[in-house]
Amino acid sequence: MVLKTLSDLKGIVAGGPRKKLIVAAAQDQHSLGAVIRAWQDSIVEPILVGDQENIRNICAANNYNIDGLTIINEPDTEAAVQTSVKMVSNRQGDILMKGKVGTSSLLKSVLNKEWGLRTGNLLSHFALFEVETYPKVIAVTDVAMNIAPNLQDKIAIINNSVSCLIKLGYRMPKVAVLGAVEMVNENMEATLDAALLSKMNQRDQIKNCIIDGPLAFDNAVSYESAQHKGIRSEVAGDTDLLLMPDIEVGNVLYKSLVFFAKAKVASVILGARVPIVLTSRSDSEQAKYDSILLSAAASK
Ligand code: COD
Repeated sequence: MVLKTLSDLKGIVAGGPRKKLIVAAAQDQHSLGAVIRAWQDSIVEPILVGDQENIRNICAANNYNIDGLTIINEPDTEAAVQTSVKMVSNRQGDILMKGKVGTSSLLKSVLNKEWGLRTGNLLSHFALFEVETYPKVIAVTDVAMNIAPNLQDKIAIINNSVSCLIKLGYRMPKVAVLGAVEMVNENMEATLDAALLSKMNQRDQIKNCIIDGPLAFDNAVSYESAQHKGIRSEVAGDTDLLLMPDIEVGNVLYKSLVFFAKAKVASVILGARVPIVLTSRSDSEQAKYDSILLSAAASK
């Protein structure tokens, strides 16, 4: 199975047990709107940690009915983040979500050696895009967490992403390792890593997926382009997952898809003790809602 649209995520999680969702610094309108919708859809059981008065004011102003919802009053943002992370650490939550707090502040708490959510795995960001010009949802990693992943990091990022895709119902997802060109060029490190990752996959050192690379963006997502260049590949033109060379390429692609191509997006941090919803403050309520659904599916 592959996802055609992000609304397919609902079919994967609907009817399952409600996931306990801890929202750190929950006093954010789009986050609250998304969380309450997922609560009303019986997907999650939220616990809001943050400035209670502010949370109640936002809910009242937007007619959100929060009767019966648990709020832990913690007006100080750093303390709210710590409380939330510690609650997940103490197994009181299945999903952690970022509210009105900076990304690196939340990530630093998550990575705290004493009470954070490390598992020994690399944590990585995984995003799903629905874009009109591609016939299925396309996953992209890592556009927001790992700054300049080395080969070992890339293996961990692929493994995190492939496990998530398998939870979403994929079998042997097709992974394109991106470069600026589709030929190995010793001066372009991304193409060297791509060739190694492809060979490691052929030798079963990276399992449960089909990896090819280097592929340039055009031949990763277009059969015509791949054919035109004479590329023989099971992945080219039919990619399920794009592996980015680094955060700059990834983040610019993410924002180009959203701002120029009007793509819909859902995203999650994988590899920690639980999935983490870490959408940016500018993301829409719909993107936050879809990210909660994705995280609920990833926490299976
Ligand atoms: N997975 C697991 N452990 C990690 C990871 C990871 N991805 N990154 C760092 N660690 C561990 C390290 O091994 C180390 O033990 C500790 O955490 C601190 O590592 P540093 O000093 O490299 O990390 P920090 O605390 O300076 O920064 C970690 C961040 C995740 C905050 C940093 O990598 C970062 O700023 N990433 C980009 C986030 C961002 O700005 N995104 C914006 C795009 S929207």
